[in-house]
Amino acid sequence: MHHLRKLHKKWSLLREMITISLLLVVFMVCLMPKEVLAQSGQITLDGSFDDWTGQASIDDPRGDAKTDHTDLSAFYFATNPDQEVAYFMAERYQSGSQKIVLRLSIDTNNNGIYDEPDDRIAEVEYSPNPGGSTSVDLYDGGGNFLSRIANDSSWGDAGTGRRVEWGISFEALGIVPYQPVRIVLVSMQGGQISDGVIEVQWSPANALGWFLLIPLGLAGVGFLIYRQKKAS
Ligand SMILES: [Ca+2]
Ligand SMILES: [Ca+2]
Repeated sequence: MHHLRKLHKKWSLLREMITISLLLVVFMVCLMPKEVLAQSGQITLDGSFDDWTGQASIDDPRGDAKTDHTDLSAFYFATNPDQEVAYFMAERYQSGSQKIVLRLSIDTNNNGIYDEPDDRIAEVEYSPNPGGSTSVDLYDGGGNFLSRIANDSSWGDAGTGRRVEWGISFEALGIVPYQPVRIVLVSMQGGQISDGVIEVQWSPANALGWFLLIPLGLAGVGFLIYRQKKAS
């Protein structure tokens, strides 16, 4: 009898350890994807562009602009898993220190009309020299000023450069996650459109974030507790 009790105690201890280990695994699974996602390219607005590798983009042909320094080569757009911010990146063919003015039109209600009060226009001024200085102003579709998103931020290639990145919160855009919008990026030359990238339809979302795994993790914990209660 004494021997049996001892064995039973040993078994309970072992079971407890297994349960705790499983709980730890569940906990780690909850935390891990955030790290994994962070490594696989969270967009950071810092004037370096490695984080845009593999993001959605539209290429634009060479030689279709009014001037060489406003000739766009690509337009990128992205979101980060746990942020309600739309990120954009524009690239031109020619590297240089000349300032470039870009205009991003966002048809937030996705009806093909860009000049309604609900729509948005972001005007981006990128001066490579000095420091990749970037300013972004946000207007509504009718051209009424709403807010300054960036003021002399270092969001572009510095010195001479081809690329600039910027971000606008969903709140400032007046949209919710997964809302389909149309976007058009153009470069400007003396107040006129110089080059334009074809229209993109996009549903910016804060993606399937790691936080979605927490309910799953909690369900797992609940199941383990249920199992243990049933067993004891
Ligand atoms: Ca072009
Ligand atoms: Ca519209």
